[in-house]
Amino acid sequence: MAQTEPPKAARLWREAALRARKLRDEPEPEPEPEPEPDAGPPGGPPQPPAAAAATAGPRRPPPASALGELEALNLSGRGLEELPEEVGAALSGLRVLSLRRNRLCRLPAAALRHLGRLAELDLSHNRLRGLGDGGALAGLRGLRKLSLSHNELGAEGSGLPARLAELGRLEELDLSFNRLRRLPEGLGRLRHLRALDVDHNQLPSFPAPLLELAALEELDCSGNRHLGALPEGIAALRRLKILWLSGTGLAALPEGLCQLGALESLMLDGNQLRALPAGFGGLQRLKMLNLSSNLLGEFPAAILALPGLEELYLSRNQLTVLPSHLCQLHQLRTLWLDNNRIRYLPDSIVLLHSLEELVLQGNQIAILPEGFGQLSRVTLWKIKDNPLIQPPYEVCMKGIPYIAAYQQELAHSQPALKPRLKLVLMGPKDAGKTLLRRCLMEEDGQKEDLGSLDAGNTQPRGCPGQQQDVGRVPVVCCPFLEDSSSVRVPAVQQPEHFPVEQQDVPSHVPSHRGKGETPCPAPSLDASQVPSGLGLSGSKGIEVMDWTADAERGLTFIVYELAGDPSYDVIQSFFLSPGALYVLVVNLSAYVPQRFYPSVGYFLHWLGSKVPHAVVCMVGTHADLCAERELEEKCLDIHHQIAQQEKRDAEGLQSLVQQVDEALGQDFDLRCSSPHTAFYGVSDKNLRRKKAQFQYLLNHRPQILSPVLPFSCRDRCQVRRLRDKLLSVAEHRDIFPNLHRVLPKSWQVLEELHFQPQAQQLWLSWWDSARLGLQAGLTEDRLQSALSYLHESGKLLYFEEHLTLREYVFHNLPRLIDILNVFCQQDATVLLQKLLSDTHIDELRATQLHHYVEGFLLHGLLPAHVIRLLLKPHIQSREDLQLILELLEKMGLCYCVNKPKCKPLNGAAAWYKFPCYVKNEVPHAEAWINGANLSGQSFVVEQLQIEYSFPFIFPPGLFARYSVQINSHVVQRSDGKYQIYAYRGKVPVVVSYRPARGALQPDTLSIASHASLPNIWTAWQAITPLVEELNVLLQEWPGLYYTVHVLCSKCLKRGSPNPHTFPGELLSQPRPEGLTEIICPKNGSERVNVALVYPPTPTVISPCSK
Ligand SMILES: Nc1nc2c(ncn2[C@@H]2O[C@H](COP(=O)(O)OP(=O)(O)OP(=O)(O)O)[C@@H](O)[C@H]2O)c(=O)[nH]1
Ligand SMILES: [Mg+2]
Repeated sequence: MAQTEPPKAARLWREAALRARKLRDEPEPEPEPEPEPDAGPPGGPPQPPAAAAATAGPRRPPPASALGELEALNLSGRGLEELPEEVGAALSGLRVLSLRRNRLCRLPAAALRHLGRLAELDLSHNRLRGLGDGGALAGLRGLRKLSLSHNELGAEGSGLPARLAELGRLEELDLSFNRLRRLPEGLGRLRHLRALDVDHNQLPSFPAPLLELAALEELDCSGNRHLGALPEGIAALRRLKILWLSGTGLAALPEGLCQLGALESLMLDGNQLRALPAGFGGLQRLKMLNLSSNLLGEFPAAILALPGLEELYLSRNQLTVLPSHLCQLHQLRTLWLDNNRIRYLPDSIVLLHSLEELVLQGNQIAILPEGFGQLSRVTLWKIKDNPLIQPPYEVCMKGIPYIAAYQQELAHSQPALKPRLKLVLMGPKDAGKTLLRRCLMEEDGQKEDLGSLDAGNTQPRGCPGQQQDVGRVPVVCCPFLEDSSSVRVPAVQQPEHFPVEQQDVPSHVPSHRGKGETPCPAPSLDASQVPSGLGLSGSKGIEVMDWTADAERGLTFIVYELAGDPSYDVIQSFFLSPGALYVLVVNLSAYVPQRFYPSVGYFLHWLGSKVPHAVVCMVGTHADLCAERELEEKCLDIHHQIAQQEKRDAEGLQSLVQQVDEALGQDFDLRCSSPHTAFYGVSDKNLRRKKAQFQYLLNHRPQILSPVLPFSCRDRCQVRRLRDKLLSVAEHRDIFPNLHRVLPKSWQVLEELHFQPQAQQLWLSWWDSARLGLQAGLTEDRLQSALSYLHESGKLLYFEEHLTLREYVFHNLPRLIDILNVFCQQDATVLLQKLLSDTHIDELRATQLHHYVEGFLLHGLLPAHVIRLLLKPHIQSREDLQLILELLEKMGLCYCVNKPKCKPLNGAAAWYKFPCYVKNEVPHAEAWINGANLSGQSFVVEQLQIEYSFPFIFPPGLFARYSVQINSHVVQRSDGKYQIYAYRGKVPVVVSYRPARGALQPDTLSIASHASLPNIWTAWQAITPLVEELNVLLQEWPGLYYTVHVLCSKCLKRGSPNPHTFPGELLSQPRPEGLTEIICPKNGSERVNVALVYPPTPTVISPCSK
């Protein structure tokens, strides 16, 4: 769901840490653009009309005669190791010189001697370790601006030379990002110094000489982690307007700080402040205050005394309450309060009429104050991760205008309460899902007409709670159900780090569930043992039904029972949605510890990748077939292994965050300097995005609510106990706020209209639904929220985020599921039964149908008229069939193999291919073999291959769905079980899936093509749309971790079994200018043409971003 986030606001959010810097005169753009040849460097002094300036480089060398008149020269990024004296001598008129981003290890003293007129000198991003005796600089008497940032000054223990203080006219000095432990004593003599940056050094305390700099207006000391305290004497800096003290280890502030009457911006984030000094209100000019990432437990009252405050950042503290008079800060434009523990907002917040940014993400807010919609100027709005009840979460996520509409709605309607929760049963084949569901529902004597439980079952094992108390075992799952007052905890508390070599591959790539690889069947009940009516007939596939579990309260579960058979995988994920309660069922009698992954771990990975914060309840069936001790041991083992899996996953992610952090700590240039470095060439933006994604995955772990609850269908007591547990979980406000919502009357009317008896269609188009919305009094914009709510509660399916499926509203679930089930179950008998149900079928026809079924089960091919027969009960007209086929295509189940791109088929039978049924291992490979390299010989062609790896889990059904998705992009395709050969125009492409092979080789999906080097753009053109299509599909899996790489074409050509991989992020970055070849680290000296790594135009979506 999208939050209100115009592009500008989104940018602001990402660059949160940097945004305060806008207060500086002119922030430096990064990466640095090349200045125009006829302009001075940014921030340079106004140019006199006749002044000349130049950017050195091959493009336009200034004529030698003009050199002496040159006033500005930009030599940045030229790889210079020195500046010869002659250059200085020839440029004696220079006023501005940039030597930024070079490789200078020493000051170019000899050249500088000739540059006495210099006013600005930029030596940042070099390798300076010292400044000698300072004489070379001291000679630049007219210098006003000097940048020495991003060097290694102080690395050898020496500080800066005292002669630096001789630069009497200096106004701006940047010493940031060095290793300075002290500043020269005489620094205080720089009487004209207005701006001083000493941030990100190693200063052990606040340097005393700074207190003498009376003209100072801006001081940045951030990132000196051990500064520890500020001196009282800081009050001497009376002119200070901007003060940066982020991440300096401050635990308290001196009163002296409160005397800085000119201060406008104060950055104090990333410290250990628990309070502000009493006199803080004295900072009457303060406009921006950043107190994020401190230890504030209470909102500092002194802040309310700052009426001019425009920006206030209090993210990541421990605030629980906001003052009721918050509205006193009536100039406030920006208020960030994310990641605190705020439970409610003061009513007066709605009076902050100037507010443009309001960030409340990650708190405990359940209800927004009335009139919240008045905050109409808010454009940056973040509210995720709050247990919102009123307005409902979906509405809040959509933005302030939706909240305003909802609140109006509520004011004008009779509220109605209708508790209902989606309950999803999942687990392997024969786990006991169906029987469990039936027992639960029978317990209440409703819905299914079932007889009483087995009369022989007179000696139950006793209530399991007494029999074994797994709640007491010291495992990480929260025994939530035992103690309803406890708070949920993530399964893993203290992740440790991965070894570095394992970079992207967690150590435990588990074995696949594998098709047909289900737990060994346990001895089951025979017909005489089963409660009458609880038949043993085979699985019906996915089923959905209502279960009124608590008639008194009218609480209804909408039960979705998934099929254990992997052949249903291609459609099952459509039924996993946020806001549901998941019951993971495991057959305890068949369970052995070695089968943990296929029985339990796999399902948690699957669920977690689709619904990152899913709430899961573990149930172990067949308890009646286990001895008491066995039961206890198995439950314990499952419990431990869940915890281990969770810990490993979290540790893996944590170490990835660390690796990204380390890379971010380096300079982009350094990352580009050698392909050996981690994240070679990846931009800061892409790295930050990657880190944010890992953090999202870490913060959204599955929530496992209980130890395994043992269950036997033969034991009434256990059945009742499970029912009560499910009800008590559902009751929890924090977990399932849906159940406690007061909903607008119009939403209820909308629901009724969708389910009125005459609404028998298989689905409604979005427009049909909108018409019903209007009848209920809901305009289009308000309808969206109501539909999202109905989707989450399980009442209907509405895929708001799906590009094509969002045109439908599926209100008739049993019929939809009935149709989908037909194409997933792989039983010839069942299919034939459906086809032959018509009594008029003669023998010849019957044999024909037999053939069709055989072909279907082997190659996944069916003609439209046979599909029509299979769906007979659902199809009245030709149009119905067409619509259903269209839907199946959109869902990724099948594609038409012989439909011309735009014209309809002229009378000929349309054939449909269902990729999930394709059994043949190898497709026809002529396309690829013609002139290409499968066996390792080298040819004239170059290969492109993009590889997606899935270290935790490969989304079930993804290959089949992807295979349908790409159909509109390719021709002459030939499908195998794991491979597709096809053409894009005349260029061959191959898509291959490779299942995991052992711990270090996860599942991969790769997209490849080839062409000769001069024509390599054609290969890029062939694969790029396929890459983009996969990226779109993968966005349906917000909790999925995967990596993308561009394989080294030189390694591929050599037939290397383990080709080098370049980061997939490069696909979304422009080709670096001036770079023609990249060295392949695998083979040391081999050079890969840059056109084989970067596409001609960057892809739209970064392949690794969500
Ligand atoms: N003894 C015993 N048998 C059980 C129990 N629960 C299920 N069974 C039997 O186990 C077999 C499989 O149970 P189902 O409920 O059909 O399993 P399922 O999980 O729905 O399987 P799929 O629908 O194929 O995914 C059936 O023969 C059931 O009668 C139980 O608690 N005790
Ligand atoms: Mg079943």
